[in-house]
Amino acid sequence: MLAENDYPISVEFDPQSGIFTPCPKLTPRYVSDLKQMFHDQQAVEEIIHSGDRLVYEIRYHPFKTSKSDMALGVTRIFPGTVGNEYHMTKGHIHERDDQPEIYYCVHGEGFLLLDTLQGEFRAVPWKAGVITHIPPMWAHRVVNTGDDLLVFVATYHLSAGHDYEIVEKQGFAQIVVKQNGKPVFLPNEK
Ligand code: S6P
Ligand code: ZN
Repeated sequence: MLAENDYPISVEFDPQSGIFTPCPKLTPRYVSDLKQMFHDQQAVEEIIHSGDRLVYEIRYHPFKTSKSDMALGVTRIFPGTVGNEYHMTKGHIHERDDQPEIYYCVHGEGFLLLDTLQGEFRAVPWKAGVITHIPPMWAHRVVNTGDDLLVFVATYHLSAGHDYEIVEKQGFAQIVVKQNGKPVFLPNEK
């Protein structure tokens, strides 16, 4: 006998806009939520004082059955920079050390930054159509270096847990800045 949660669920998704329905939860992230992440603190303060700015939105749907727990997250990162640093997600590492994730870029261009926070760093060039498996124990952050929206789909287990603090303190090994209209990688001074 199936419980109510054990039946299939579908959502309708538009990859161009990154919006799906029905969507039980929407989390907006503003520059003020990412204060510590950007290197140019003066630029951060100026944006916050002039009314703040939306950097990205996460649309989220949990799928919890009696025997499983999956989550769907769709993130849309708006184009732009804070100082010279491109808009990006906060970035996190999963609390559980056995929890991977799949990221699928469906619109826009940028980089997926992956960092073990123990010496290994990768910047994966990203455009629509690229799917990346993020192994457990790699912190992940997406940077939008294009002039358009960057949209990606994430699937992971609800129980993975998210640690933002370590990324906030330490950051990723490299930051991505706009120089002469192009993305350039610089070592993180933190
Ligand atoms: C969750 C998954 C994504 C992110 C989202 C926003 O494991 O990696 O759904 O939550 O892309 O990034 P962040 O770093 O603000 O959670
Ligand atoms: Zn994650």
